Amino acid sequence: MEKSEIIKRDLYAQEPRRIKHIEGVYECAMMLRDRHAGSIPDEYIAEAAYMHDFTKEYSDEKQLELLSGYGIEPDGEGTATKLFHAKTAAAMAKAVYALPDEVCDAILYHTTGRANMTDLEKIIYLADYIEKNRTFIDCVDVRDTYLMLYEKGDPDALDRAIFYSLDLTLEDLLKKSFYIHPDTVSARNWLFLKFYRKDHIND
Ligand code: DGI
Ligand code: FE
Ligand code: FE
Repeated sequence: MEKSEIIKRDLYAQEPRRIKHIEGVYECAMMLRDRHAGSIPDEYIAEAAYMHDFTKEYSDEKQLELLSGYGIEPDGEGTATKLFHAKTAAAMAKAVYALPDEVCDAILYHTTGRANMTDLEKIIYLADYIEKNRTFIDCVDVRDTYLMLYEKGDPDALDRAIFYSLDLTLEDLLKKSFYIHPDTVSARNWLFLKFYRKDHIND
C-alpha cells in the first residue's frame, strides 16, 4: 500500500468535513503538475494533497499540544491560529508517515508560501487556493486569473496567480488587522521582485 493510500484511509476514518476540499486539492494539484512540472511523481502530489489539512479540524488546544510535543513554537505567539495546522500536519507527515522532506515542506508552507518556493510547494499552495470547491470571492478571482493566463500561454501563469493570491491574502489580513507571518511577506516580495524589478519603479 502506498503511503498516500494510508494517509487517505486515516483521513477518511477521522470523518473530517474537509474531504471534498482535500479531494479538490488533489485533483487540481495533479492538473497543475501535468501543466507546469511534469517530473513531480504522482505519489508526491497525493501525499502532500491528502496530508496538507490533516489536522485542520483539531481544536486550538489540540494543535498547541501537538506543537509543544514536537518542540515547535506557535507563530505570532499563538495569535495566528489558522497557521497551526500547517505546522502540525507537516510534523505528523514526518514523524508518523515518514514522508519525504520535499513533501513535508509543501505541507508546511501551504498556508503562507515562502520565498523561492519549489514547484511542488507552488502547486500545493495554488491548488489549495483555487480548487473547484472554493467559493470565496478571492479564490474564484485567482482561479479565473490563473485560467486566463494559462489559456493565453503565459509561461509565468503559475507564479503570477500565486503573486495575485498573496496580495489578496495580505489585503484581507491587513483589513482584519491580523498577525502577518514573515513567510507570507517573503513569498509576496519574492514574486514582486520577479515581475516588477525591470519594469516598475516605486514612487
Ligand atoms: O486550510 P485551508 O482553509 O484549506 O487554507 P489555508 O491553509 O491556506 O488557510 C487559509 C487561511 O490562512 C486564511 O484564513 C488566511 C490565513 N493565513 C494565510 N497567511 C496568513 C494567514 N493568517 C495569518 N494570521 N497570517 C498569515 O500570514
Ligand atoms: Fe490549510
Ligand atoms: Fe486546504
